[in-house]
Amino acid sequence: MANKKILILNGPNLNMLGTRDPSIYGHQTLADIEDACRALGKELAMDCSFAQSNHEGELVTLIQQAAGNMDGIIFNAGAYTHTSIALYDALSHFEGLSVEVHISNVHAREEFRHKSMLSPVVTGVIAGFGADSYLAAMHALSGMMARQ
Ligand code: CA2
Repeated sequence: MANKKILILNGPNLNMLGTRDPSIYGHQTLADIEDACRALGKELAMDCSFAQSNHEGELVTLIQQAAGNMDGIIFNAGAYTHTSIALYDALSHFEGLSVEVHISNVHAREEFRHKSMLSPVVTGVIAGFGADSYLAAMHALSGMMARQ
């Protein structure tokens, strides 16, 4: 069977991982996380593509482009998670599986991080496992795709 195609998409400020706030976001850079996902992808027969943007509209475009081209999306929308109707609309038209991921446990942080605009339109949510949240999302997608 052909490898599954997965887009691993990151939103605002996640290009800064590893440069500050390590107590919340760890020491790994976004490139480190992407390397780990690429390596796990080989084991799980997944071809991972990566994108990061600090711009809400660009994230919308990337999700639109994934429609029909990608089997799954793993999305850390950063702070847009808590505010973006545009990303809600874009994700709600993606017909593949999708996982909302967060490095930190957003529910153990400030109240404004407890609300996600995106959770209602994704397949599932993983938060609080540091950079491993992305790897957990890959395992979750792999299991569900194998059962489809
Ligand atoms: O825990 C997560 O993954 C978040 O999506 C990260 C967002 C935050 O707004 C969400 O509530 C939860 C913030 C990303 C900021 O990343 C930085 C990393 C290092 C240095 C500065 C920012």
